[in-house]
Amino acid sequence: MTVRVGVIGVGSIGTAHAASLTREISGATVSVVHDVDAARAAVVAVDLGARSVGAPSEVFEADDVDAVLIASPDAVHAEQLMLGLKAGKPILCEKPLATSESDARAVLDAEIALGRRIIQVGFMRRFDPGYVQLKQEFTADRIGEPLIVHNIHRNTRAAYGLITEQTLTNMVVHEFDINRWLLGEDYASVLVLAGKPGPLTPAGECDPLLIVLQSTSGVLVEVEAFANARFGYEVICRATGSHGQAVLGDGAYITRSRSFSRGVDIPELWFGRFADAYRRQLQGWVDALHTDGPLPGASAWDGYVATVVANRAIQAYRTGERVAVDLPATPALYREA
Ligand code: ISE
Repeated sequence: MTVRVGVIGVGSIGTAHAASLTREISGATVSVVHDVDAARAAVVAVDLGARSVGAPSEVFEADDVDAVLIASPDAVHAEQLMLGLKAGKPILCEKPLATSESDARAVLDAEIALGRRIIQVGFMRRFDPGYVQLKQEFTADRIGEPLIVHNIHRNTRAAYGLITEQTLTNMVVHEFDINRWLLGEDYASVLVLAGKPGPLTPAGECDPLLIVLQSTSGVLVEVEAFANARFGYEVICRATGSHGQAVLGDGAYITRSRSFSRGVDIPELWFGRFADAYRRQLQGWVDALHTDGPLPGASAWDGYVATVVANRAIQAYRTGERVAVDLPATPALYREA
């Protein structure tokens, strides 16, 4: 059997996912495509041997769609997820689950009311071999118990013209999720410090930012977020445990020596750095759909938590104060594996 996937949103990441599903992932094909830009949807549909439709609801309702991938702009994820929950088909939704805490809660409540987990959130770093190994450094007790984690997340230029608060909901939301996954615990508080503006920082906005989180057991998690770093795309994670340290970063690239200098290439965008993670995420999702097994990635609950943390970080940024991250108890639907 082949899983027929409908794709909503075929901008750069949606097109990459759609092409990967049809051409690289085994057991899947894209059957239907939608984008607000109908001409773009038509081009992608022709290229992939799919058909294009005029509205997201048509994707969810189509008889030739078994599962849906949402890669539309962040601000419409929640309303499209609500449509999808009505249709009851499995959904892989690009991060974030929603941009506001109330929208994220509404999506979560709708899935709880449905009574089964059909949403997976595209926190693809959970599938990155480097992050997987980093987590094992802790779980296999090679570097001891986590004490402090330093993260760096830089974009060459602000993707989609992100401004400060979207840097937290779109960009740093990856660190909110991956560090929580790495540590296996929630955050208790968040503090956001605005740095000196760089040359590309829009007036009235702040970039870079320094975010300091503290987990419920006290582990410190620090993130440098720099949306307009100019020199390249870079993600680094330096995790320090009670008797060792593991570093994820430059090691992903080769070191080249020539013309009396030695160095590494830095990618301009994230697709290359996380290509493997994106592929593993899609294959894992499709495999789970084939076997009707548990969805392998971040759940709607994980997506909800990341959005809550991002919203508390916005509050911390606005007030300059350390803000508590109080979460409700994990709902029963998300307690089992
Ligand atoms: C972008 O939306 C992504 O999801 C990338 O993974 C991230 O690194 C980048 O900063 C975001 O803007």
